Amino acid sequence: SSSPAVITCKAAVAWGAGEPLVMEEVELSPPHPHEIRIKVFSSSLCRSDISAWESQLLQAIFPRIFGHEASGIVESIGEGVTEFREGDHVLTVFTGECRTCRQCTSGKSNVCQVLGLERRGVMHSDQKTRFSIKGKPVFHYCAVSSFSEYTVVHSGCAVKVSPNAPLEKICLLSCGVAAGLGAAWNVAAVSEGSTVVIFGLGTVGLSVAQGARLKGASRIIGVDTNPDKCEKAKAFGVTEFINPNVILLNFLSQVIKRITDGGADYSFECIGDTGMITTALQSCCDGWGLTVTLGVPKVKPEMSAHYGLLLTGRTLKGTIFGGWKPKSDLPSLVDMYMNKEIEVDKFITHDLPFEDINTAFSLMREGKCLRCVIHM
Ligand code: COD
Ligand code: ZN
Repeated sequence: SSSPAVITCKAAVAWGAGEPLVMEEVELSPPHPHEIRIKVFSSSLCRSDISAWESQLLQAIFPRIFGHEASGIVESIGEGVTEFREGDHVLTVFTGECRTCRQCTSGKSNVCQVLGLERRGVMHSDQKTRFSIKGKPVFHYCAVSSFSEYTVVHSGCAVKVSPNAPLEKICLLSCGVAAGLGAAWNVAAVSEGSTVVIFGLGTVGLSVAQGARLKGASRIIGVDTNPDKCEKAKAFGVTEFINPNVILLNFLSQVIKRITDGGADYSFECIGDTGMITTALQSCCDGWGLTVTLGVPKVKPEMSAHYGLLLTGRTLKGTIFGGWKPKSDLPSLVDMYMNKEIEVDKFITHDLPFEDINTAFSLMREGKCLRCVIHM
């Protein structure tokens, strides 16, 4: 076949922090060696897209194309790509798997040394962008940038999935739902009959709840400042709901300790607030209490907690993408969804055409959605 050329397509471009996205015609280069070009099918909006878009704190990288929780179809392949062919169905991933680095071959980690979380808005291989407008670079997000009709990703940042799986649903497995399930299963290994506390009941927190329920946790306590989450959370396995606004924050962990006879077995931080880590640690029990942090901090990246919390036997564990190795593990999560062993559809509260992408941003900012799926 002839080698692919530059294409122009529509993309939702962010020109500045917190500014509404603008639909632009962008140029997209052909895939470089070991990259693939994808026709994006659906992309759901994740909280971390919003955090990076509104952040005054993170390095301002604009103009930029956000979006990372996506599904699509391979349009063309770069030199040296053997794993994909035109027409393959794929999920994009914000943290890749090269399968050869020390981390990938360790059998202990999903934090690829070569294709890990990209923060500078460029491609891993050459620190450049594939998008431009009139010759000026438009930056990437997490080396995925799926709020575009087409995108280019490293072949290690895409996963081939069954062509029978509905692309407009499984995009959620590309980040939020998988991250939560993995935190419960791979990172915490929640055990039967245990007590779990989850701070933040967005798609990530509610996926932790789903994962904990499937492992037979007997109590799943959900904490969220949005009172609307109380009813919603029950559908995902949350058995008790606490709104911290009706208690003083200092007493939140005391309340949890009291109702759990000294603290939960596991607690999960799914808010993206490092200030909650102390509370999350205090909310689990002496001896074996385990706190897992999933949230990407929105404001202050440093954290602090009294050392005594660790001396008494607690563990604090961080994770990215719930410990899943995307290439090795995502296809089987898609199969579990197809076999109705895990819920994905219930997280989709809104379906929107690409033109309405700013509505999705507003809904999430206002806490009115779980996942908005944007259809390209
Ligand atoms: N106390 C209790 N609940 C709160 C508080 C608070 N102080 N502040 C906010 N909340 C609640 C909100 O009401 C909301 O219900 C929930 O916390 C957060 O949910 P969402 O829907 O905004 O966000 P999610 O679930 O999509 O994601 C939240 C994370 C913070 C986990 C986010 O960082 C994330 O998506 N992480 C994914 C994992 C990852 O590694 N990503 C890296 C690139 S995506
Ligand atoms: Zn995400």
